[in-house]
Amino acid sequence: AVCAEAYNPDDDEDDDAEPRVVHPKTDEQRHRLQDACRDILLFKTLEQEQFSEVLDAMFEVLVKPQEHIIDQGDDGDNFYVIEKGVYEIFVLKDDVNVCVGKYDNKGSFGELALMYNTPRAATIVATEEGALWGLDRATFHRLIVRNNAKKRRMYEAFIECVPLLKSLELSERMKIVDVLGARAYKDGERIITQGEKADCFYIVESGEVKIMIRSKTKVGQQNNAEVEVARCSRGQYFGELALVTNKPRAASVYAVGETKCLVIDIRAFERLLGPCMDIMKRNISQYEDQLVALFGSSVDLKH
Ligand code: 1OR
Ligand code: 1OR
Repeated sequence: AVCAEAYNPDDDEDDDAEPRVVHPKTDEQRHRLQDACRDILLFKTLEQEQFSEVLDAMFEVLVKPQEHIIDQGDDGDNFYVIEKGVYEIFVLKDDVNVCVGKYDNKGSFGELALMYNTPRAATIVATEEGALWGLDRATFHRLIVRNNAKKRRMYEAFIECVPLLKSLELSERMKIVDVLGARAYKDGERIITQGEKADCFYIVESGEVKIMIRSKTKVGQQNNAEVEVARCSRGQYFGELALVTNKPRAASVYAVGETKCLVIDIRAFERLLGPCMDIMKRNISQYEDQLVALFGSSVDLKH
């Protein structure tokens, strides 16, 4: 029988011999680099030592308007973290380049070709002058892809029992593990703020969160305090609503006690969680019913 084994980064032991790459930086550059990398999910599960090796290896790339950073179909050379600039994402559909989104002064791209040894899956074009930080393929492999093997071991069992992800294939679930980040929150810490723009999605790994909402219909009235509407614990998700409806966050979310969440960025969410969309939409329609019961209308969702 054919063995449809998932790609296992543990199998590549051959890049141990790679020399360590260091691009010297001024203090000022190092500072800007650290700022740009603060919220990069792929770096969030690295040990401190690996993370500083990543920072050492990164090099600054200045870009001009209309410059193609990546062309779909090419081999992968670097992974990029955005320091500044707006970058459009184009994907070929029936021989036509279609813009499917953009990065606006934050985020990262170019991980897929390096992670899975595939041709570039999209074209990335700068729309204005900008600055990026590049990480070469060999270092990406040695530090990030290696770390993915560890992530798979750490999260495989947990991801297997997240109800939302049941309908995915094992290999699809592992691709989610490859790109997810992990974050810890203290008791009472705010994870999501109602009204803000959304760029990621969460699954509770341990602890608990409470969902608090302030009714927009009651703005200006007294007693417009936050009301607790739900809690989520291990294996449950939140933060999908804004991504599915393309609207601001509908509620604020706070940690109850020490809490850990897995975080998936919006583009990985769109790319990987398509098959779970029906389940999420079904659950969203239940929010509306609850909202009517609680506030007497569901205008908040429609807004
Ligand atoms: P890469 O190494 O393949 C192109 O080089 C990069 O574009 C890719 O890594 C991602 O980092 C980034 N599908 C595939 N790649 C995407 C997408 C994407 N968006 C950004 N990239 N889709 C858009 C999802 C919103 C799916 C389009 C069908
Ligand atoms: P988000 O991206 O809007 C806040 O960020 C998250 O809180 C939201 O996604 C949902 O995951 C969650 N009932 C349960 N969970 C909710 C509700 C809700 N609203 C937001 N979240 N509602 C029912 C109220 C009785 C309110 C619907 C607006």
